[in-house]
Amino acid sequence: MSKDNLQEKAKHILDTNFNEDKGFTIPCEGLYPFQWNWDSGFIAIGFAHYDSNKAKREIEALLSAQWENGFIPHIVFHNDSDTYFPGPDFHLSKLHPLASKSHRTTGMTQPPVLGFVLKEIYDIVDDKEDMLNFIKQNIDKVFFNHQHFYNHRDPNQEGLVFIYHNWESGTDNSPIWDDIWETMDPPNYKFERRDTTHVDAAQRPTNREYDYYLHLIEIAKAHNYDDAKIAELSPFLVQDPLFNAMLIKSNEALIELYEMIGDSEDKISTLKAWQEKAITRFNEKLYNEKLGGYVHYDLRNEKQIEHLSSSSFAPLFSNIPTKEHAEVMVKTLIKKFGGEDRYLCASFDPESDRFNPKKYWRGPIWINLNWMLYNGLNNYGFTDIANRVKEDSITLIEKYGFYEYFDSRKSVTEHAGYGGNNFSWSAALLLDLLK
Ligand code: 9YW
Repeated sequence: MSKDNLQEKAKHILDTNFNEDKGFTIPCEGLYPFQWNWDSGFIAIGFAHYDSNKAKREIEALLSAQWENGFIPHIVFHNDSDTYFPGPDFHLSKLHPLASKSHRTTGMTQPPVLGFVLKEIYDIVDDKEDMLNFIKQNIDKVFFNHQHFYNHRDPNQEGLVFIYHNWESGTDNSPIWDDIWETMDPPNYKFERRDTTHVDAAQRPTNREYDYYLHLIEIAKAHNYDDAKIAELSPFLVQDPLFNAMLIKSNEALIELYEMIGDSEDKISTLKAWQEKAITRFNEKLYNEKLGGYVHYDLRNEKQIEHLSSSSFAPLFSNIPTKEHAEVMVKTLIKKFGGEDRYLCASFDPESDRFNPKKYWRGPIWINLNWMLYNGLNNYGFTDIANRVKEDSITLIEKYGFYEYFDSRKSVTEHAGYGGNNFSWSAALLLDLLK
């Protein structure tokens, strides 16, 4: 397919998935019928390339469901739908006294991309003045969100925030969590999966995994989604390198934007203080010398979770590693994830016995992580390998279509695009890669 055709197809997907009435974009027809937090950020970047009004509406729709304490939820249920489980009646966000009064949402969040998304869309659009006005109207909401994270998700006051649910990580069924599941013994919940009516069950999490996911929500609900109680009680309490890298990248973008806006010295100095503490602690606590990359930290059990995944390289995007560590990370990436027989970048260490090339976050390639990796490698001047990540992403989409995830093995002869098709962030970020 020519570059023009790919771009036209990508725009068509985004426009089709955009809900004109409510002003947000579904990630994927049938499979994901609501607004997802970090999807919206990536989608706005795609829209910025050809329809800045939709980019703005997307962000406004997400922020319209911000809680009164600054929290921005992972799903906003703008509409009813019986194609997805668990829906609003399971999550019951209203249990939290400061939850949005206008929208039903979940009581968990997702990687905080909004800050850097505002900067990305500003850089993309032609009408800078118009976009800066939009940013002026919304930037304090994002700042408030970061403030909430540092005040309520950082019990040690060390600059690293926790997630209490695997869905907050964005990398839902990563093998990273397997050791945590072993510390839990949830009941067998009675529920009707909907995802496996849209997608082959072999490409999705198991029913038993859903028991763990639901159980974590039940614990949070029993305490009205109170962060302090969750920090005290949740068996899942993790400092995730991807999540924290997104927050740090967003802090950096907010500093740049407030400097452009002017008259914001207090906020800038607060952001700079967060940054300094966060980056220092990130490097002390999440880097693993033996593996040559960043790993997750299990805050409940006080230990690193020693596995490499695509999240291990996300800190490059946020300028967190030293130049020396970045060089080691690139060697790790090429050696473990980047053999000649593979497209970059598998979501989990292909050399691990937990790797599964077809199952969701247990191995397949995801375009949003590739987009971050491409930009991160470029930040440090590794342009050859960055271009390989970009070319691999384009090749996979050209070959198989705008799927949710892809097989990293070049040897696969059957169709190797998996999960949902016409997937919004694959379309949006392809537009950005082709710019
Ligand atoms: C689910 C919407 C979401 C993404 C997540 C991805 C998947 C939803 O889809 O989770 O029900 O499992 O893991 O990152 O935001 O695209």
